[in-house]
Amino acid sequence: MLSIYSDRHRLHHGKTELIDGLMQPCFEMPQRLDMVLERVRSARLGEVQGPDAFGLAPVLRVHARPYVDFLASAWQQWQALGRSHDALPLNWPVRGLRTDRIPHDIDGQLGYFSMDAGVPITAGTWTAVQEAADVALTGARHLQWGQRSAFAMCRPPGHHAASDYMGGYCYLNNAAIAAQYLRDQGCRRVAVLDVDYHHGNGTQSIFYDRADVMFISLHADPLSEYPYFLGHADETGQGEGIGFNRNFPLPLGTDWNTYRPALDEACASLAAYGPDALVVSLGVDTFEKDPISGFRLRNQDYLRIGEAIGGLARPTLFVMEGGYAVADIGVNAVNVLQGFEARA
Ligand code: OKP
Ligand code: ZN
Repeated sequence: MLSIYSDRHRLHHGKTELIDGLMQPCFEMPQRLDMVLERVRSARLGEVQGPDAFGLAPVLRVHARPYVDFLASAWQQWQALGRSHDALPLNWPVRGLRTDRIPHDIDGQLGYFSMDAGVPITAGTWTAVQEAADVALTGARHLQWGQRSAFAMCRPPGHHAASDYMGGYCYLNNAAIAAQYLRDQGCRRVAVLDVDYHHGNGTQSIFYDRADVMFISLHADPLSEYPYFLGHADETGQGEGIGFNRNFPLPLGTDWNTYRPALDEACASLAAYGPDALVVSLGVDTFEKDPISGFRLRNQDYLRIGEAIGGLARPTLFVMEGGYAVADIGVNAVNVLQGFEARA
């Protein structure tokens, strides 16, 4: 399988995040992708290529212009106040507060364009997140050119980012940008399957009222786990999109015996939809040793996930999302890809 990778992900390296009331080192760190690249190479998965530059046009098909302008200017605005440490949001327009005016002050903008504080903006963040979108788009382009699969090694991840907000380590929604690009290049139907431990609230929101992009997610029940405020089973779509969104919230402690029936049902829905292309939001934070998650999948279970996806026999783009058990991320991600190849 062809993989797309850029070293520029390193330009994004937040220092600390607020966990359990304490500022602690960010779990979302450059070493994560180093481990994936190392495994792609040691497992001889296939060629590794750099991304092409697509510019902002395909990003703006998914994200609102004011949000993109904010991301592009945030660091400069922050620095202009004499701050050289990471920019972080601190307050949000919740129920009853006004969202019809965008604050001029950077602290107000950080809150306006985010869902939580897990999104440090550093000097290199904007370059790195644009590069991650290019990595996903380059993978999508290879599907369009006839490859049956590709692996987009994106970092930072994207599935919590919606049209106009960042959150949960995510800035641009790499998978959504790739899915929309595939639509724009002539695929009539595209499906996104999200197997990250956390619900892909951003991707769901982006495609919620559309029938041309189906979104299916398996994740920890939002009553018990981040992102808490989206991802329930009764979220089935809106307007034209009714019936084209499907959530499988699973209990904490889910192991393969609980996971597999949900995955089979998700795959049956995808097969019935019959997409021209499939985008997989590939998070491996469902792993038993993941430091921030509560599922119990083991290394070999990832081969089975890949086989189930391969059985769909669709052109498939894998987009890297979460996974924080740094030593095992590469093994688990590449197991999915090898399981896919064994079945495809
Ligand atoms: C990003 B991706 C853990 C707090 C979780 C945010 C998690 C973002 C995950 N107790 N904070 O979906 O892997
Ligand atoms: Zn996750």
